[in-house]
Amino acid sequence: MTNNVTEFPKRDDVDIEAAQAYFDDLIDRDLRIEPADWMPDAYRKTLTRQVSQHAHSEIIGMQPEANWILRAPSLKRKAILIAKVQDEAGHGLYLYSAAETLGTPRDELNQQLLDGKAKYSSIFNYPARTWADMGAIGWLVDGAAIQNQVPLCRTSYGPYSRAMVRICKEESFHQRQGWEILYTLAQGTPEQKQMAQDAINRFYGPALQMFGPPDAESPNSKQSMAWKIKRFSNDELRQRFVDMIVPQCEALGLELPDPDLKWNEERGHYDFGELDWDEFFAVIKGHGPCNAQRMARRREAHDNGAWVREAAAAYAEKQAAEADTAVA
Ligand code: BYC
Repeated sequence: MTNNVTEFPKRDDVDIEAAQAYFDDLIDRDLRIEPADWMPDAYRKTLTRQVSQHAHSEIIGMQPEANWILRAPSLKRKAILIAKVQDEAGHGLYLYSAAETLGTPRDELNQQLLDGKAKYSSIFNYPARTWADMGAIGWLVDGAAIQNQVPLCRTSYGPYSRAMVRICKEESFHQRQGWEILYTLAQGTPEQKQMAQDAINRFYGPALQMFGPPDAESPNSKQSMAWKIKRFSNDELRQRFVDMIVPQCEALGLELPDPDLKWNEERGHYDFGELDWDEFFAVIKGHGPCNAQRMARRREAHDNGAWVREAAAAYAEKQAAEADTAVA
């Protein structure tokens, strides 16, 4: 599928100036760029970076929660958690597929993760210590994900925007299940309520950092917004998220761990305290509490999955040979 109103020349004999004008016009008119459309190399590169890192985040993001499947407090909680972790695997797959349409094979993208050359979300480098952390991850981490990702349903690259529609529907179920875990704990014994509060205390700051560095220190934002890959800046989305979670936290009867959090009548938003950006940059450079463990697990899972990839390749070869015989 392409947006081309008139047939555009193929890449080999493309007139770059005309192609660029055509691309700019699609962006201006808020139409989608499709895989067969001409696009500037830098657009392709930044999208491949963002979409593949998003995919890696979904895959690594399965680890903190998978850790609690065997320890979920009831059969129902276990079934819900398994479904959620499976959803994250699915998100990873849609996103790798979307990234591949930009021209880099999935094996190569995966190798960049395994080699430590590609990033994944900072949030998954924090440990999930208690059952309440499943609530905090669902409510805060998936909540931040929705805030960031709903605008991506309108991102300028067609395959990415379409993948995001289903992902956001699933994330919204994830957020509700997280809030409900915390709500149940908050209505329980004083120890359970304290466990919920403690989980919020640990995940609040890292969840706000998921939106990326402050706008002034975000090297990619300006161009990504001009290309309508990003629809809102990191700080705008972070502010929307804070405004959303304050009343939700009040409904839980719990507190957000920020003494500077207060309603600002003039701005029509909540003010909140400075985040620990030194910690954020250390985490994305690989020095968070769980970076080494997350990568070791991912490499181990990749190695253990070698036989599945070999079996799938052998089956595909057999099918192709059978199809050739049938044609001959
Ligand atoms: N963690 O110029 P900036 C999920 C990097 S999955 C690590 O603002 P950009 C979920 C950034 O990549 C959540 N790195 O960049 C899954 C860049 O470095 P590079 C993942 C970060 O791209 C399972 C540098 O810092 N969501 O929700 O304009 C279970 C400068 O930043 C982070 C997505 O990936 C971070 N938090 O904006 C539950 C959403 N922030 O690449 C939940 C799609 C920044 O130049 N991605 N960096 O080496 C985006 O919306 C954007 O890529 C970001 C960053 C807002 C994350």
